[in-house]
Amino acid sequence: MKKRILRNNLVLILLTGLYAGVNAQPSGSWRPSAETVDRLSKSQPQFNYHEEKVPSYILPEVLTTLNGKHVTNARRWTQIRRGEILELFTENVYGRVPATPYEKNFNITNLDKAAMGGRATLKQVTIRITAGTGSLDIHLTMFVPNGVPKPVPVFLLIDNRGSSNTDPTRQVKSEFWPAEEVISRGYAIAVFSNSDLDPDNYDDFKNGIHGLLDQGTRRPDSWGTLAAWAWGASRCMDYFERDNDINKDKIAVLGHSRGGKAALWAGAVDQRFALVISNESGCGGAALARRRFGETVARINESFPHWFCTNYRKWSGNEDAMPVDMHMLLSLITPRALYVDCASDDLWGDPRGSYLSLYDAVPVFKLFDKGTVIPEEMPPLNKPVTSFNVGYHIRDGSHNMLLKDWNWFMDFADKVFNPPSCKAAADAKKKYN
Ligand code: GTR
Repeated sequence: MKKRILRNNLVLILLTGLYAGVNAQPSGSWRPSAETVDRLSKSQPQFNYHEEKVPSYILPEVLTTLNGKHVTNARRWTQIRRGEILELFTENVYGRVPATPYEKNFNITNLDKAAMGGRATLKQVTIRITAGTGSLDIHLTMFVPNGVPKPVPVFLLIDNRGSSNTDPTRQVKSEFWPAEEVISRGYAIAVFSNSDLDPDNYDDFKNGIHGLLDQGTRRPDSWGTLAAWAWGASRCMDYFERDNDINKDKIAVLGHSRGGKAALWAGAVDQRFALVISNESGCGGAALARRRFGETVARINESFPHWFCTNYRKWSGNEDAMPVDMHMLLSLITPRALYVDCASDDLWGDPRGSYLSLYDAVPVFKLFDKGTVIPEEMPPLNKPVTSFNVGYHIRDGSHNMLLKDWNWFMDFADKVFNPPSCKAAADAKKKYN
């Protein structure tokens, strides 16, 4: 029996009316604070921050094929439906990578086996993409923990914040890329800058990887900047496959905000990523577009016309006609692991819409792990909810990626990866404390 998802917000509001407008309760489901709703509504009256004003909507059915057949098992999902949804997102949202042939080569430009006071090995790798007479370099920086069993899992960050967060010398440290903490838990940590692939501005796709690989006139479904960043993550994956220190079956890709949108698309396209983490990715990422809460499709197309393919503009102010919604993007991560998070003050990124998106993707995860279940109501603040290959948390505070977030990512990765290196790191910690 197929189940249509029609979400009428009135029901939700009646059920949860007692909590409405109250600050998040430690034991109860998270609600935005009345003060935040009020402040944002006043500063941006053209956007909706009120749950009761979210329109009723019907989501496209994630488990019904284009010819109307209901998908009831993992085989049919993998053989038929996954490909259909991937194509819908390629055509309508992120765009198509050109078929231009290119070569890639990998060059370790810096190797320091005694980084972080001997606790890690630093590797800096240049990934050179060559097409015709042109080339482009992706600079991958990574730390691998010393003294633990190899190969180890790795977290790859698609960095959209600039190199001050990812200092290879470790003179400058940042919670955005907490290399020491990740190493101490037995994971490798890696990063590349999104701007290596495509600078984050609208230049009519002349620079970056577009300048190198695009041929002829752009089409409505030609790839945008988010797809270029995601493509960069896959080239880093190509490198990891050649590095014996890295467990190629335990590679996580993650990103913050626009980087989180790119991480989701990277994980959707490239099934070599075993874990995908979307940190506050919001509109065009994890958040359901049909809710029109906080940032909308129209607004994102206006402010960032280079992020998506041109076809995506068809859905500006026209969300109900979109052949997809973002729960379908999340479903493309099955049967691998997916973690989504949000921050309590970041209503622009629609924390509830991101949670519901995950909730609405669960039927697909269930095809692989029957017992996967998360409640329809959001978890309390700072209390992750996880089940088999899915996880979510809402952290207190503003739009950012902090150590607190990373600790929950690693707790989840411990469960889904269960790597010997983490056990060794934990044992070593016990020994010294
Ligand atoms: C905002 C944008 C969001 C999000 C964010 C970020 O301005 O509206 O979609 O991507 O930037 O990347 O920090």
